[in-house]
Amino acid sequence: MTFEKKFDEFVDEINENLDKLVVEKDNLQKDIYTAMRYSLLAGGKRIRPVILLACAEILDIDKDTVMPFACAIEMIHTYSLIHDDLPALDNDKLRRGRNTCHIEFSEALAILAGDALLNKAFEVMSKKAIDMEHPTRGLRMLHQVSVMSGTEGMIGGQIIDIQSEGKEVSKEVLETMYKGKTGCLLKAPVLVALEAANCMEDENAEILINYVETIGVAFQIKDDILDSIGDEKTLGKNTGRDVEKNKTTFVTIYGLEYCEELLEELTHKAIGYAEKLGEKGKFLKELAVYLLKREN
Ligand code: GRG
Repeated sequence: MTFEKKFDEFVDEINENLDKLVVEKDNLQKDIYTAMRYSLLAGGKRIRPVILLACAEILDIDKDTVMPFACAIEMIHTYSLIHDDLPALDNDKLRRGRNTCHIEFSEALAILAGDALLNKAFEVMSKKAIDMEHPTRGLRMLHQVSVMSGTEGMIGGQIIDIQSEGKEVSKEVLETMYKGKTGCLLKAPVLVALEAANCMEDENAEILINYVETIGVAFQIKDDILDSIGDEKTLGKNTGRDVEKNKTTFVTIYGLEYCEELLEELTHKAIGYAEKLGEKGKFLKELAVYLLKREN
């Protein structure tokens, strides 16, 4: 099966599951469900859950075991985008090709929809953990997602981002910011799969973690490049925002040419890790190339 077909199949399954996990309700709370679904089902690339399904295949884990975690990670990602777009943070108007949540509804509803998606993610993961044959294994999977999305993970990176606005920061600080705000939620799926397979100490664990950590920094550098030279329509979000907001990024500090080179270098490094998995690493190898070439 081609990479594209497999990727699309993963995405279809993830979308079907997300659609079932957050349903419209005709009750007094109905507005919150409408806002949650508006942002969650707006057609993101679904990279994080795809990484989880791909790792599950590599580690021979049943898809049903990890699907709730894959969906939960996508919910956490969507909440972070809704909140990141708020006037108090990036004040963005366009996301995934449509109005941002606060523009479509209201600031209050966008704050609540983000909070609700975060809560829903933990509801979904804990329910699955309770139902698992080995609930402690489920708990360890849930714990990894909690850490990766928290103050030493995604939120940790975001606070460095906020503190760095308008300042000159070192390459080391910038890398720590990228590893946190973007890298950790990409790493969460790998850690969940490794916990599900109970193989955190195996050689494969080190390879997969090295792979995804490399991809994580590359992903944010690509994001910065697209903000600088990407096409708004293809991207589904406004461009040129980093300069407007006086953000410190790899592109604003080192320029486009250096970033393109760095991106190629990191992609080759990631491919090298994927190749260590032999035939099983084929999808991850092609995923690294897809992420290098992506236009949205
Ligand atoms: C809690 C007030 C409050 C704010 C939180 C946590 C947070 C805001 C922001 C996290 C940082 C963040 C949004 C990083 C951006 C990461 C990134 C590159 C997002 C784009 O991901 P894609 O390209 O998007 O996978 P799609 O739309 O395809 O899912």
